[in-house]
Amino acid sequence: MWTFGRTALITLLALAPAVADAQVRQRDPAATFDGADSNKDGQISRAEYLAARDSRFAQMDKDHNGVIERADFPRADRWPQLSDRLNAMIAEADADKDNKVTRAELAKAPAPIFDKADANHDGSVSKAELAALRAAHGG
Ligand SMILES: [Ca+2]
Ligand SMILES: [Ca+2]
Ligand SMILES: [Ca+2]
Repeated sequence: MWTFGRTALITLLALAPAVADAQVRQRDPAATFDGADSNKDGQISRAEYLAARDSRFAQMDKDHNGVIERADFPRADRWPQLSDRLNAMIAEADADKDNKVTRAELAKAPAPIFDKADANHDGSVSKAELAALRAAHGG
């Protein structure tokens, strides 16, 4: 049923503070962190996290028109709950409320998963913090 892709959904979840908590039980909230440590220092800085999120924009923009919108998830209409979540997720990042999320809007969107993972608020997520995040959500 997840025909529009696990990665796309996870990335949307990372955009959505309001729905993230309900979703993480089903999907790995830490997936965006995978491979994000570009300087290989064992910590994922906020900049690294945002860069990793940005790199997923193209995966979510299925029709490659430069914006993430409902049209990129045509099958979501079959699943009312999913459809509602998708609307909420887009709304979270959609700063100018045109129902489209541009790359610039995504860049400025909140990063609740990062904030949650960075337990000691030093601006970086360590491997231990990431492990704790995953453990807290049964992953
Ligand atoms: Ca790093
Ligand atoms: Ca699109
Ligand atoms: Ca917008």
